[in-house]
Amino acid sequence: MYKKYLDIHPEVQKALEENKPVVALESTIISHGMPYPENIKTARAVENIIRENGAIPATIGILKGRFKVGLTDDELEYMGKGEDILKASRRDLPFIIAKELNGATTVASTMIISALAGIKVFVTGGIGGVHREAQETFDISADLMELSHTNVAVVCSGAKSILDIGLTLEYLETHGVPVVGFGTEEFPAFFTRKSGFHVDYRIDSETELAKALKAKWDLNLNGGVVVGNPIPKEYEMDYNTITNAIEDALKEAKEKGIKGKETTPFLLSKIKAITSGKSLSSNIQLVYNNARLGAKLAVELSKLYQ
Ligand code: PSU
Ligand code: MN
Repeated sequence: MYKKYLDIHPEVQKALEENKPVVALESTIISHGMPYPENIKTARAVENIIRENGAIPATIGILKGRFKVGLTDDELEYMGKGEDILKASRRDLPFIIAKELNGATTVASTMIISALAGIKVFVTGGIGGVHREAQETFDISADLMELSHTNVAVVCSGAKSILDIGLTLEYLETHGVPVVGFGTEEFPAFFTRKSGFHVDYRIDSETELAKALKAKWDLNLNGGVVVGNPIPKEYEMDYNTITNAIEDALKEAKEKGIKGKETTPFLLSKIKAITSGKSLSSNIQLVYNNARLGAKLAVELSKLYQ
């Protein structure tokens, strides 16, 4: 029934039928998370890294109301350049279909479409979470609820400290979402390797991680897993520089009354401007690093599903 809403790229379709490793990628990071043309260059490079590491990439987005699983080069270009691309999370999906609109998928909606297509591993930069002062604003990303019931592993570099990382982790715990650290005991904070918060489990190999995912889903313990993969040391940002940039961005968002779905994109672009692009190069490098891990994880997982 749901298949009629999906356009799965033939290469991705073939890989899925043959149980070959496939890695999903989101498009909000392209359309609303990074500026043009760096966004497109990064998206293409990420796809190449996934191939080099033995998996097939499937960038997900919505064009004229169709769920695209694996974008062509022209479609990718449009995602990065187009000005009519909505930020599409769970609630938006039915209306984007009915109105035949274009949408960039967030972590939540990329998980949904991945699960529909049968993709188990998804690579991104950072997840959404509980915003600072959420006790007043109720601003909690739909990404977290999605992680509680959709069976996709999300490889990321943690969460940015534009969020309340402690509350984000508490929320995930309440909803039974495992948070693991790849080669680390600390949950990474996107631009920096450390956040001051511990993960539930440290995992040091893709094989072990694949085994845990298989066991979770075999047991019908539905939901995702957050795989925190710290940014490589050489690309890590200076703690004070990034903390100050985030504080300034949050202050400006508050003064301007930025709310709802605009909040995350506003903060991301402010931080980039304040750090004169330094944060963008860290952002790009951490996604590359996550692509390497995600592809290797998908390879290991596909062995367990033969
Ligand atoms: N965090 C980042 N970069 C991003 C996002 C979050 O560091 O690009 C994007 C992701 O697509 C994520 C979305 O799913 O923002 C969360 O938005 P919101 O907080 O409105 O749920
Ligand atoms: Mn929000």
